[in-house]
Amino acid sequence: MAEVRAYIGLGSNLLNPLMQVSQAQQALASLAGCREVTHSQLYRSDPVGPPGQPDYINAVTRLETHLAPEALLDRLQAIEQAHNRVRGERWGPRTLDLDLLLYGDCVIDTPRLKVPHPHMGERSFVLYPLAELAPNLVLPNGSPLQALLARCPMGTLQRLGV
Ligand code: A4P
Ligand code: MG
Repeated sequence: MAEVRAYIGLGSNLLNPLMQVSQAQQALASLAGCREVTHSQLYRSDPVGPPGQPDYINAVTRLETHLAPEALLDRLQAIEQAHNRVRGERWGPRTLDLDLLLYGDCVIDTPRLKVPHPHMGERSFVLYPLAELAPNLVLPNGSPLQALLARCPMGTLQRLGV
């Protein structure tokens, strides 16, 4: 299979989120069938979803992969499981969440996999780290990343410089 450029969103707000996200970055860097794995910096973000949960650490990773999208999702979910992810309420707190944000220019809409990730276009904690890796990116629907950023202020999102 030809190589495809994919972007992964990383998020954690439980059990030492900085460590969870850095370990997930290492796990992504050693995924079989993937190369040129590049990480954004880490960001601290206010939680979107049920109130009363801790702040999140977020980041984005870019990679070139021979894996089909479902196979890549399998690997991402295996990394989540290795981080003792317990699936609770929707948008509730989690040790590690790995979202397949983009897979080349593909649009995928199956019960198991939706790409581009449905909420990415309006989430500062996705758009700003993504822009570090791909400032000139254009989404499959034709939206330039820069146009999405212009509508999505950084707000309280904090780049941690690591
Ligand atoms: N799934 C479908 N498409 C995808 C995709 N592109 N990537 C399916 C990954 N998974 C995808 O996911 C539920 C199911 O989505 C999976 O089994 C997979 O087959 P999940 O991780 O169990 O559930 P979830 O993450 O709670 O749900 P959802 O709707 O994916 O939530 P989001 O959009 O990931 O949001 N606030 C801050 N500040 N930072 C965050 O990172 N994250 C969330 C989760 C909420 N609030 C947040 C953050
Ligand atoms: Mg998710």
